[in-house]
Amino acid sequence: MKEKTLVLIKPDAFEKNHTGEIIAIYEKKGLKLCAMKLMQMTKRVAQKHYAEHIGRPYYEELESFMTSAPLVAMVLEGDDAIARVREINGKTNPAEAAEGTVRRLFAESVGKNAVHASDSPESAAREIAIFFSEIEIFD
Ligand code: YYY
Ligand code: MG
Repeated sequence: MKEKTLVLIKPDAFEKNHTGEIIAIYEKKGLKLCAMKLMQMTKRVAQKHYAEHIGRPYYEELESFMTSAPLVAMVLEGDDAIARVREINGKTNPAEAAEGTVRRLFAESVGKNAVHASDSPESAAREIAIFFSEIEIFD
């Protein structure tokens, strides 16, 4: 089934100029870009996006990292895009991420782990609406 998913190229990967290489990985796997922008997260947006993580021991560091510099937000579309992009990204902890995954290639640590992708149809719909308005998303 055709799905849309939210992907963020996090500040660590953006600052190290890995944006182009990461987007190329998704495009080569047949995923289609249907929205994209460069922006800097505010604390408010971080709290909304990572609402379920507020209060966890790593939250303060996560918020401070995600708001520290610009990031690239995009919507990718394709068959089973939500699960496929998570697979392409690899496990949260780069030490556990499989060979060839984005996190294995570009992440520095569990916190600075290069990319975000939505984990379910519900979170994809919720997260896409945080970053993009209807007229910024193409089919
Ligand atoms: O969806 P994913 O990004 O793979 O992991 P989550 O468990 O949803 O955590 C979101 C985000 O929080 C993760 O990408 C880094 C950070 N984080 C952390 O710094 N330390 C942890 N032990 C767990 C998560
Ligand atoms: Mg998550």
